[in-house]
Amino acid sequence: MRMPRFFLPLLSACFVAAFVSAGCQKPNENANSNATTTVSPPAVQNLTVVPRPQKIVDLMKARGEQDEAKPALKIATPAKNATINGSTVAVKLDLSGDLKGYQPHKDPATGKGNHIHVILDNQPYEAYYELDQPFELRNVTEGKHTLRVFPSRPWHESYKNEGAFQMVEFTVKGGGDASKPTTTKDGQTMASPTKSPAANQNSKTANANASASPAPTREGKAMAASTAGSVDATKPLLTYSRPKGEYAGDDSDPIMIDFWLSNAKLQGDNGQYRVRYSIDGGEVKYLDKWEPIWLSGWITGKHTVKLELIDKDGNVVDNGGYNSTTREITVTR
Ligand SMILES: [Cu+2]
Repeated sequence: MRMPRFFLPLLSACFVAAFVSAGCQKPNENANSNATTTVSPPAVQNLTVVPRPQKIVDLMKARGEQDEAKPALKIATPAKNATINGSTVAVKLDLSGDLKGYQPHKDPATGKGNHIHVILDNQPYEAYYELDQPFELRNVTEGKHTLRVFPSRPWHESYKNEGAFQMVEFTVKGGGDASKPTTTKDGQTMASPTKSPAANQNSKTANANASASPAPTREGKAMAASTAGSVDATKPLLTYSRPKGEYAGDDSDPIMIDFWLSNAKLQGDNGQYRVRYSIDGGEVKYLDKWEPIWLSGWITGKHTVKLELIDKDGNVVDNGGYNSTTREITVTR
C-alpha cells in the first residue's frame, strides 16, 4: 500500500500536538471552565413533540386498569341555572361509571393523586381531590358563571370518555368584590382561608376550645374576578386544561398539552375540526387527534401557551370566547 511520504510525519505531529494540548488542559482547568460558563446557551427555543415520558408509562403500569376506567361525573351543586346567594359557591360532584379503581385522593406523602379539574368560567383549573367534602369557589363575583369539571390523573391528563365532562351555568347574587385583593392580577391566589398560617392557628385554637365556629377544612380557592362567556353547551367547545402554573425540575421537560373537547371531532378522528396551538406567540401548529402531546425543549422563564379550536376554514369556532385561550406558565430548573 502506497502512502505519501509526508503522511507519517504529519500523523505523528498531530498526535504529539493532541497529546500536548490534552496534557495542558489539567493546569488550565479553571480557565477552561470559566470559558465554558461565559458562553451562554442560545436563548432560542426549539420545541419538539416527544413520546409520553417513560416515568408516566411506568406509572400507568403500576396503576393497573385505572387508565381504562370510564369515570362519569355529575354536578350535584351548583344546580343547572341555580342562583347562589353570596360569594362562596360549593361544588359537589357525584362520581360513578366504570371506575376500575379510579378514585380521586391526594397522597399526603407525595402530594399527588387522581383529582378532578374544576374550571370557573375560563380561568385556569383548580384541582379537587377529596370528593366527600365540597370544593369551595370563594370570592366569586356577582353575575353569570360557568363551571366545568372532568376527572384527571396524577400527572393531570384528563379522562376523555363520554360522561366524564360536565358543565353548568349558574348565577351569583351578592357576590365577591371584584376589587378585593385576594388574587393577584395574573389570577394566582395569594391566600386561601384553609392554607394561611393564621387559619391553621385558628383551627388549632378552635379544636382546643371546641367552641368556635367549625374551622374551614374544605378544599377551595379564592377565585379571580370573572364572568361567564355566552357559551352554548351544545356547540363545539375546547376546554383548556394543561399546561398551567409553574414547572420545575424533572417536571419541566417535557411539558404536556391536554384539553377537553365537547361536540367536536378533530380531523384525525374523522371529524372536521382542528386544534391550533402556538407557544410564546410563535409558529402555529396543529393537533388533529384528541390526545395529549408532550413538548420538549423549553427554556427557563415565562411562556405563553395558546390553544384554539378552529373549523375547516381555519377560523376560531365561536363559543363565548372559550375556544381561544392563552395561558402563562413558568419554567424553572
Ligand atoms: Cu391536574
